[in-house]
Amino acid sequence: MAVERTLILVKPDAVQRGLTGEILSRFEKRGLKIVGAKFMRVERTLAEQHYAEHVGKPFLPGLLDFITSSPLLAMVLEGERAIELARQTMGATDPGKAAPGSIRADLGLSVGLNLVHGSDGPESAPREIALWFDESELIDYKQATEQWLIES
Ligand code: IDP
Ligand code: MG
Repeated sequence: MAVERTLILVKPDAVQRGLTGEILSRFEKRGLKIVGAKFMRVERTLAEQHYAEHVGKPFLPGLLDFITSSPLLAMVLEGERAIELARQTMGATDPGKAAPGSIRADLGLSVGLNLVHGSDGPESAPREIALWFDESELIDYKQATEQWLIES
């Protein structure tokens, strides 16, 4: 099976509600590995590039205001079928329609306050990772774990 990388954002609503650890934990428990992470306040230009597919949609201005309003945790997660696995773990965009047990169903408040972003496919994932991270900020997980003492 193919090992993939996906971009995850723990959005400002999750950070403000103290849910960063809970959300990260759910991805880790699904077996996804952190290969890069940074806690940051997002520049408007990066937010616009990230959400470029939504240009023209009525919710975009509010979404850009929200995502740049306070810090978020940006991460690259890696694993077999990581892109789809992360989307399943997140649940559908609208928390009211998300599958029970998913992050958004269990913890999300509304479509606008749905806690988390995850790349939606094999085209968007590398594009988004390159936007948010320099290659030098990402770990070669296989090489790194050769030095680890604990098997997992
Ligand atoms: P996704 O995050 O599940 O991939 P997208 O359709 O790509 O969903 O939308 C990006 C983000 O924009 C959503 O996570 C949500 O926060 C916000 N959004 C999407 N549709 C609406 C809407 O109809 N009203 C308000 N916010 C929306
Ligand atoms: Mg999306």
